[in-house]
Amino acid sequence: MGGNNVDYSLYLVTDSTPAILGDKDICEVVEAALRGGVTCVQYRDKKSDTGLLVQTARKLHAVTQKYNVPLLINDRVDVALAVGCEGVHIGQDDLDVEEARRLLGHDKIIGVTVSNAEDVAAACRGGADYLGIGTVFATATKGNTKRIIGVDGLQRMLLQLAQAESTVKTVCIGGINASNVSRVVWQSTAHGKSLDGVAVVSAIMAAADPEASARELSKLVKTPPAFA
Ligand code: TZP
Ligand code: MG
Repeated sequence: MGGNNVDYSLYLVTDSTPAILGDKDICEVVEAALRGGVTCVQYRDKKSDTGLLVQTARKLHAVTQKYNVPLLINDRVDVALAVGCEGVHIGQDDLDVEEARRLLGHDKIIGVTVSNAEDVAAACRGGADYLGIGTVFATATKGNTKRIIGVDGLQRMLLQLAQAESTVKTVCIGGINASNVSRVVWQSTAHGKSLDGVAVVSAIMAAADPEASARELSKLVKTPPAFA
């Protein structure tokens, strides 16, 4: 499937709300993050109408293509198709992964949010390329996070995937920042299948210097901590 050769190690999820983006330009922030080492970008915008989503996604795609990094669209298969970007990220309340696959074909990337064993099994059966496992830690970025799974929950799902000998890729999301990323990656690697990456919103999108923040996170996700 489309997502197997993708580098998910530092996965940026955008946010267009004033609390996080402020009055900055989303394309400039994303480009700074790409210079800093972001390897995958998801355009997540719950507020804009379809016309603006397509317009912004096209601009973001022009930026991500310069860095040879995939652009995925949150929730909206139609927007991904209109823009011709690399795929989508869908949650449990969106289209089924099978339906998204029928619409997008096998060359596009489909990621699915999972927060328990049933979600994991269904997303894998449906042919997801990667799983976004979360919400790891409580976060102000996503107001309606029903399930905080903690590192324990993350480890349980990675163990489930290892036992099923799954080849699906994995990233974790929710409250990840420079002060906890090494611990999360290391603790996860020690149990079951290793994580392929970490996904962050505010640690980069709300940073005073998104390029420097991305560079720091990129270094941390690639370097085993001293105690490992
Ligand atoms: N899905 C689960 S938590 C989350 C999403 C989109 C938001 C994560 O934001 P942050 O700022 O990295 O905690
Ligand atoms: Mg969704």
